[in-house]
Amino acid sequence: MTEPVWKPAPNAREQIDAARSLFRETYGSEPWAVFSAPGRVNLIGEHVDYNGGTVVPLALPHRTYVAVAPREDRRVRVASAEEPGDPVITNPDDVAPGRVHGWTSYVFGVPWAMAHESLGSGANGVEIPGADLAICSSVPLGAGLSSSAALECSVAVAFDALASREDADRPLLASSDEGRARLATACILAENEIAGASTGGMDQSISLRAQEGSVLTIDCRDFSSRPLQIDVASAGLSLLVIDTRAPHRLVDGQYAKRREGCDSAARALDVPTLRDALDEAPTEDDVQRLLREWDAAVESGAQDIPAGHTEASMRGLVRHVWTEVLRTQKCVGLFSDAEPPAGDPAWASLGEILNGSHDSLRDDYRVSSPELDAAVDAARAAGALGARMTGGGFGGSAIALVRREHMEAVASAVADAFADAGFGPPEFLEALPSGAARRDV
Ligand code: GAF
Repeated sequence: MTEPVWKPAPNAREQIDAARSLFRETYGSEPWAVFSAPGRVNLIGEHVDYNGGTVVPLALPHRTYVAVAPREDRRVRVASAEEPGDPVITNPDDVAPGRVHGWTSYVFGVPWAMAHESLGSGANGVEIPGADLAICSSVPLGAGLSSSAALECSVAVAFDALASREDADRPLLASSDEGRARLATACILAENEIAGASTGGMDQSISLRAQEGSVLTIDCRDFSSRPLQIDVASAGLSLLVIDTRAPHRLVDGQYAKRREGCDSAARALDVPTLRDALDEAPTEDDVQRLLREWDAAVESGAQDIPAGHTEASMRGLVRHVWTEVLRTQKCVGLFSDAEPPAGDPAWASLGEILNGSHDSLRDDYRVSSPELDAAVDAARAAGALGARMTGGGFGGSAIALVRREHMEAVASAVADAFADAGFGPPEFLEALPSGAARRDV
């Protein structure tokens, strides 16, 4: 039996101290404040955010911390414990699409996007000020757990506070959910334009707007959100996260290709997003009818198949999005009305929904990987109520809904399956719904 490797979140105090020490070592002075933002897992609603669907993510206890001090000029300087070496410095005028590369694009892109969205301006017309930053993170990197969004959002709350420090009349955006939604918009812009990843906004929204103890439903048509009580712990369950350690990347073209395929399908159907092709509360029959219409249009030659796609791959994209909208709606329905506890049948149904989502992402959307499939198969075989990949896919992490007393056994079974398949050892953590980006000290 393979001993599973656990990666619990270090305690906040240690992380704050680590960010402060890095700041001191790098810049030779004390930081003004420390901010942090969480990584996330998505329970259900995968690859639907950029299709106008609803997502159901939760924030992880694993966070990215940034120690900060203002500068006299407008430049931004950053050091990271994950990227040892001299700090990197930039002038805001040098930040533009295509001009910043690598991990610093997730940092420098944020003040650029905040300036672009006029988020620095207060009563006195303050611009986004310059700053020195030192970063430490416990969000596993490249694990599909939104380390990029955690970095962007920690930097966003830091610059928000710096701008309000310069101008006492400027309201702190982080003090309201509406303001946080505006910061999320800036972080999405930074990721799309400066980091060059055409992601959909779920990750930044949960990192900035999470509510401790709850999952969040986010309707990505307008990014309205509400907390939902899916209290796995009170039901004696756990949400196990399996980091396959197979690196996941969103900037290598496969994610963008899926998104372009969906956008093209929406254009062909003359709707803003694929979600808009469905009614407000669609049924299984509605989805089947739409798929028949889609097939008929393809067969008659009325449906163009964009370059790089095939009839089968395009059908897989639309089928995944529409069925995932149904699965998400079912999940939200299970936990919206039920007086707690939702009861065993609800948990068993949630398990089936997770399984259905994974099968659809593997077969229709084709964003799974051998490691993710192995993790999901082993978790299910070891007694998980359901399991699926989470996040963008192509490597990264899976989640499994397990009885608390089975958590260790399920983790061991997955670790065994990885060893048998010749994969490197996976790592495990528990998803406990945690709080949003904040000022720590
Ligand atoms: C990644 C993206 F960043 C999100 O926007 C979302 O599309 C997700 O993949 C898939 O649901 O995390």
